[in-house]
Amino acid sequence: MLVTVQQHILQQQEDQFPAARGNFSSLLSGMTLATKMIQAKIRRAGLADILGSAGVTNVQGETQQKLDVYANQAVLHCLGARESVAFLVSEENEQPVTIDRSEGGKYIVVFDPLDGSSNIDVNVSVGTIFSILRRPDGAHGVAAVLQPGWKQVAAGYVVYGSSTIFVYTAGKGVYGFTLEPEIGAFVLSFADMKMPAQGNTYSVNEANADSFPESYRTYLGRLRSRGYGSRYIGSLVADFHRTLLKGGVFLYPPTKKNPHGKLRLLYEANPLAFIAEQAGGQAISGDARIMDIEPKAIHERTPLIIGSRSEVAEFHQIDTRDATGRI
Ligand code: P6P
Repeated sequence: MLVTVQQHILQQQEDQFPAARGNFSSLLSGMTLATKMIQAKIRRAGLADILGSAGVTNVQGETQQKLDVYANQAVLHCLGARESVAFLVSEENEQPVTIDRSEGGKYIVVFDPLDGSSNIDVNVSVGTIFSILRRPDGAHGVAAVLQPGWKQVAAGYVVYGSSTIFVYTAGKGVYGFTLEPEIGAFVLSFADMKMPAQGNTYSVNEANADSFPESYRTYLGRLRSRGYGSRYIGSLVADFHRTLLKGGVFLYPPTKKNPHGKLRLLYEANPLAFIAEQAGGQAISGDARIMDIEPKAIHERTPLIIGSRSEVAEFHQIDTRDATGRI
C-alpha cells in the first residue's frame, strides 16, 4: 500500500500533536514541496545553465552556487507561505527571516537549503537539512532560535542522490520516503529506520589528519587496526545517510582551519543528531552530547562525531581518557 509522506505526517501529527490545527503537517508539507522544486533543478543541472557560481558570496564567505540561491529561495517561499511559521533561519542568511511578528507563528525552521553544493558540478549527491523548533512564548529574533537540540520538534533531510529520499523524525522513530517521479510524491520506503549498533567504516577527511587532536588520531588508528574501511564523499547528507543505513561513524574533528569544527550546530549537527538518536545511534561534539549544547550564535560551528552507538561510545572513552591525560 502506498503511504505518502503527507499521509504519514498527518498520522504523526494525530499521534504526537493532537492539539495542532494542521499547522505542523502544513509546515512539513511546505518543506517537501520546496525539496521537490530543488530536486527538479538539480536533475537538470548543466542543461539549464544552473552550474557554476552565482558570482556572489554568502554570509559564510563561501561562493554561492546558483543552485544555493535557488534552493534558499524555494525553502523561504514555500515555508514563508505557511501560517504557523514565526521565523526562518538559513545558512544563506545572516539573520533570521521574520515571517509572523504576531504571536500566531508557533514554529521556527532552521535549515541548510543545499548542503555540499560545491559537489553539484561533479554530479555528487547533495542535500537539504532542516530542524523544527517551537517558538518560545513572546520570544523574538535570534533569542528565540538559540535553543539546544533536545528541544527540536522534528528534523529531517533530503538526499538528492541516485534517488531522492526524504528522511525525517518527529520524535517517534525515523522514516524514509523515496520520490516516485511518475506521481511526484514521496512514498514510504524505509519504515522505522534503525542504525546498526556497529559498522565497519569510518568517514572523515583524512587530508586534515595531521591537525586532528591526539584522541582522534588514536581512535582512527584503532579502527584501521580492526580492518575498518574508509568512505568519504565530502557531502554531509550523503555521508550521514550511508552511516544511518550501514552503521559506522562520521567525524568532522577540530582542524587547523576550523578549530571548532566546520559543521554548523543548529542546521547540520542538531537535526542529524536527532535522527541518529531516534535511530539508536549517538552524536557528540567530543565532550558533550550534541543535543545538549546551548547555542551562543545561529551560525555556530561544532566538532561532530555521529554514528553507531558502539563507535561513538569508543571515541568518547578515548577522548575522555585523553582529556584526563591517562591515555
Ligand atoms: P571538507 C560541504 O561543503 C560541507 O559543508 C559538508 O557537506 C561536508 O561534510 C563538509 O563540508 C566537507 O568539508 O573540509 O572535508 O571538504
